Amino acid sequence: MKLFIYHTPEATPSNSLPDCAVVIDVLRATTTIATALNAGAEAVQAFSDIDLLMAKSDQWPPEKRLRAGERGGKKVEGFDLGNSPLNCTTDVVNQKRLFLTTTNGTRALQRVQQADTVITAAQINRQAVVNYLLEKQPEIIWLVGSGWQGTYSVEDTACAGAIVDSLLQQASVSLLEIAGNDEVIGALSLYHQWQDNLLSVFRQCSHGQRLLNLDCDADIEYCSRTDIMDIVPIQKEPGVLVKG
Ligand code: 3SL
Repeated sequence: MKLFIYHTPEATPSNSLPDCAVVIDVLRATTTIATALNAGAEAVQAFSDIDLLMAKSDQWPPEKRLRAGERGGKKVEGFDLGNSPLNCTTDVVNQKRLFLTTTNGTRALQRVQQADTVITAAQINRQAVVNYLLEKQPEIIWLVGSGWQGTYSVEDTACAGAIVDSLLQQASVSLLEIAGNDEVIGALSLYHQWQDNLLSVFRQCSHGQRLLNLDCDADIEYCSRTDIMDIVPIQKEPGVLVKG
């Protein structure tokens, strides 16, 4: 097993693909995806483009679909939901397909959607993802952060570091054996620095600040919880994630 971390979709190589891509957007897309599937959503179909989302969701029975997503953190006008994981309760999403568009997370998903296996990770389902990787043992794994419009995001790197930390603790391998690039070492160090106070760093980072300005502190608090959900969202066809 060799791990490579890429901080943004833009930093991800375009001339190769891993055996398994793990897409991370802790604030908030992959937290929302895990929460929706855990609450009984039939699937989450991700789009970076709003027009495409409208065209595809129009073909779905209205009573079985929800249009969800944000631009600049705010709910897209006319949509049923924004991108708050806290709105994805069972009474809202059960047996429905979430047609989801977000600024960065859905772009990251699109970037690696041709990989053999694509799963999503957030802090809330970190251990479930680690268990999946330990069971399946993919040879080459990419942990792909979503960042913010092409720039680095500390919360995605902290989550990638949390995954590396747990893998090292459970598999009998050294960092030297598992690290495919220096970003893996950097992410692990970052996680070690903040592991007991993720909420604090999530509130201080630029996207946390953006969300605080939108009164989304409850979302930040929820997104900072660790291992509260035993679910692995997995891509069953390009852009469509289901409960694994
Ligand atoms: O960029 C994204 O994919 C979103 O998760 C951003 S937000 O947290 O909904 O603003």
